[in-house]
Amino acid sequence: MQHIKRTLVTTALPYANGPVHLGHLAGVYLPADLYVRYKRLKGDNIIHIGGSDEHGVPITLTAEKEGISPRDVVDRYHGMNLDAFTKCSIAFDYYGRTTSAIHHSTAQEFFTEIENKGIFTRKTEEQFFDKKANRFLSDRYITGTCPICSNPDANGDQCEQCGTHLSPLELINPKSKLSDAIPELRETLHWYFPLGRFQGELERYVQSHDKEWRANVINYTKTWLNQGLNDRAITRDLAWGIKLPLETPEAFGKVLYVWFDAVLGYISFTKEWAAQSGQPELWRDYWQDPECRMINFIGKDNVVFHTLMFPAILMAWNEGRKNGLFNLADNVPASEFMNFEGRKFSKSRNYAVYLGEFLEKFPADTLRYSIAMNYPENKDSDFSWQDFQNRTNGELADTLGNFIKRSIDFTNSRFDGMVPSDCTPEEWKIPGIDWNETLEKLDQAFEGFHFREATSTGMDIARTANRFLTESEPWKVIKSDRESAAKTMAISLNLCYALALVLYPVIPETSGRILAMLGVEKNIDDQLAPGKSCIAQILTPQLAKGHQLRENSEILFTKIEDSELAPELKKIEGLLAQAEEREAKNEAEAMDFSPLISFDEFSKVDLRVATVLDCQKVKKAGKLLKLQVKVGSETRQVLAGIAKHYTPEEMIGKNVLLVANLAERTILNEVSQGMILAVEGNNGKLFLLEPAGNGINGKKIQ
Ligand code: B3M
Ligand code: ZN
Repeated sequence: MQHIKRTLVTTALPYANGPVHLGHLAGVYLPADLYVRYKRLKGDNIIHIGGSDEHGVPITLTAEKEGISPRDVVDRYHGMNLDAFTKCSIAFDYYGRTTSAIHHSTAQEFFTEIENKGIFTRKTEEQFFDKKANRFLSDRYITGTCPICSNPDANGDQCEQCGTHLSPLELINPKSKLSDAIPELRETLHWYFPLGRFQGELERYVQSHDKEWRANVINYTKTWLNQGLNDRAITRDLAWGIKLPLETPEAFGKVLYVWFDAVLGYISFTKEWAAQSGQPELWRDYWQDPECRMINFIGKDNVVFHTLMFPAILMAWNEGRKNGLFNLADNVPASEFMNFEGRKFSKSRNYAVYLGEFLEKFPADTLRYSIAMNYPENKDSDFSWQDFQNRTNGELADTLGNFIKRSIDFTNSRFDGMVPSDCTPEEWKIPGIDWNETLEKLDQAFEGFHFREATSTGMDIARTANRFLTESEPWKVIKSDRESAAKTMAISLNLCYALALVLYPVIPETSGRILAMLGVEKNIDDQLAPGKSCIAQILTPQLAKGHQLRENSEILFTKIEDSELAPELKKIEGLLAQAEEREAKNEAEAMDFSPLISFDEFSKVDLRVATVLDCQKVKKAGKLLKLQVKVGSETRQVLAGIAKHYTPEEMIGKNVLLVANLAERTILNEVSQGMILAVEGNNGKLFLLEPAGNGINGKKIQ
């Protein structure tokens, strides 16, 4: 028996806390579907596994906002997203949910295996606890009086009145939102995954794919590796999630961190798929047979979870085992982002086009084609209504649709709907098309994840075909030379068949309609079989003389009128105006300079370059780091509110800017002898000012 290699394709599991939008489709789901469909067309054995990410704070926050339970949230959006994907012809072999029983037990099994090997470390920290609700409170679940503006209803993470970012420990009179209990500080233990333990193994893994993976994936991953990998907490004190499979008191009320469980969803869902197909052990062929290739399709924001964290979890499982070893991904084709009318999609600002809504107005194949042609492979791309209209009207309707309809209509009216002649291999050599080359080009494009190129290869054939028919003028030629017109039509009809094949991955529904009009009994989906290359059919003409077409043709693509787009453009205008207003306001705020000072006043500030010798977290203050800095011959202790942005480890060795003559202050019983300078970027992210240069320690800024 012929040995057919297997491939497992996974797609990032979207959080089931909102509808998926066109950005998600462009970056992850469409490219994966194109890849899977192409591989099937060439006879490969491949499955596509995806599903909903149903745990984590994104879910509980949405539940809180909408005033419903987390269960209701995930039920609603899982159904909605699966439905939108189905309408878009994204053909998952299985679309699971991380709330399933099999997933819970799979994730717990991984935890237990790694726990039993003594790989996890544990660390204790202090966190507020609600005695009545009997659970730890994450920042969002605590309220109290703001220490800055005295707003009595400040949240544990931020005061909405004055905008200050807070830690719950800074609130005056902290209260639990869950009960009227006064929360108390309790020590809580968390499990950490020591990524550093796998540093060498991960480096070798990434290096072994150096040439093959996309540059952005390699670079981003290497930046992390070069900084040195730290321990990552993999448990949370939360009520929603996968419980730790331990009976000890410390494990009570704890769940797995959502990213630890989500990546394992790929495995659980493959198990569920196998069980459903009646061969419960079949999942092993895709995960544990080293011959099987695994490809994880993701967006660029999920890279390190897939190139470091997930592989490290699998390495921890594999450690010391003789069998039941898991494969690591062979490729992680992370996309860049597709923007929408020049701006980032934003779910929170409702600046998006949601997939389900889109498909209520326009056919899936027109969307698939437009997006495939805008695939954000190496840089961010853009989706605009204008581009969508141009591609639909100019490329799909006027070029592809027009060619197919003319071929079929003319054959129906002048040749009784029958392929009127044979098309010899010699005649199949149409000027402008080299079928062997096309086959090779398609293969390289799809196998290399170059989906724009793959799609335009198909459209180029449609253009050549359209030109061939127009220039052959069978409607004129038939008057004097019926045989020659018959040849033209035989070639054209075979071109229609070839186009249905070549464009099948991109526009599968249309491809089926083309074959139906051609009177071909077996749809492409019905022709697919592992070991059999359907795409190779383009090398030879498939429709012989006498083959009967279906009686009537249909219009494959309806053109999009300006009037249909008007409401969409209007909506965009409104959203863009809002965004601009917001930006103008931000800028106005940022440019609100402080009152003038004299040069002498400025010279009073003694700014020096200091070097961080040591750095630790300050207990009871989530935001603060305690630094020991060397400034010339002195060592100073400085507190800085940067713990959310920098780890103590990464601070050590940095050069920073120190206000060296600031009066001493005491915060939470710790003295601070100076201040280090940082700048706040967008979204509240802090960046330290780090002067570069040799021999500058202790020197004054001038
Ligand atoms: N749900 C994050 C995201 O939707 C996360 C992906 C999980 S992949 C295992 O971007
Ligand atoms: Zn405040």
